[in-house]
Order: sequence, then C-alpha cells, then structure tokens
Amino acid sequence: QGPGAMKFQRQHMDSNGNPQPNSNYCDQMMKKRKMTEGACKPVNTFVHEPLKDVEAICIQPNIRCKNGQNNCHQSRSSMRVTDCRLTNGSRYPNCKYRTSPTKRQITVACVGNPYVPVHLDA
Ligand code: UM3
Repeated sequence: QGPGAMKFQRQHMDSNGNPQPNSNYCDQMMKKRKMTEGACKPVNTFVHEPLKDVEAICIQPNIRCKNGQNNCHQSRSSMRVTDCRLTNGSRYPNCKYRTSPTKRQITVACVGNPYVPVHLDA
C-alpha cells in the first residue's frame, strides 16, 4: 500500500465512527489523525462508510478534479460524512473545529495500481 493511500485513510476514513458524533469529534479526531501538527488543517472530511465502498468510487467514471487533472470520481450514492472546519477565532496550536455531520456524494482522486483514493476533492 502506497503512501498516498495510507495518508488518505489516516486523514479521511473513520468507518467505525459514529456518523452522528458529538461536538468534540473534530477537535479530537483532527489531533488524533495528525492534522494539527505545524498548522491547523482548515477543512477536512471524515467518511463513515466501509473502506471497500470508498475504494469502489475509483471505478466510477473519470471527472475533472479541482486541480485540473482528470483522475477524480464521484460516488453514486450519498455517504455518511463529518465535515470539520476550523473556527474563525482558532489559533495554532489551539486548533478548534466545528463538527458538521451530513450525507452527500463525495469525490475522490485515485492513483496507482491498485487504483485507490489518495485525495478527497469534494
Ligand atoms: N477537503 C476535505 N473536505 C472537503 C473539502 C476539502 O476534506 O469538503 C480537504 C481535502 C484536501 C484539502 O486534503 O481539503 C484541500 O482541498 P487532501 O488532499 O489531503 O485530501
């Protein structure tokens, strides 16, 4: 398993997590998953679906990514996710996040052989 795939899982997968987390979820998870080291990552989404279902998004048709590459793919069904957004007054190293659970289709960028998610585009 390549470094991109491992980073994707660290940053974006929480399959066994409660899809209706409490308000502390993002503060705890952003720290636990090492996205508050050196700087507070401003926006990050965790996906509460099985890894195999997220990996299967890579077989959906190619679409344009935000960076202009064409290796993005959108999920057919909506998925349970939690968005974490840095609060306005939050200052490193005190990274404070708003926790917003929702259901929506997600878009991932896929790379490699096996062709697996390495980035969450939307
Ligand atoms: N990002 C999310 N969710 C969103 C939008 C953006 O997690 O709804 C993350 C993914 C990118 C980063 O990090 O913001 C810049 O777009 P990544 O490449 O490590 O997945």
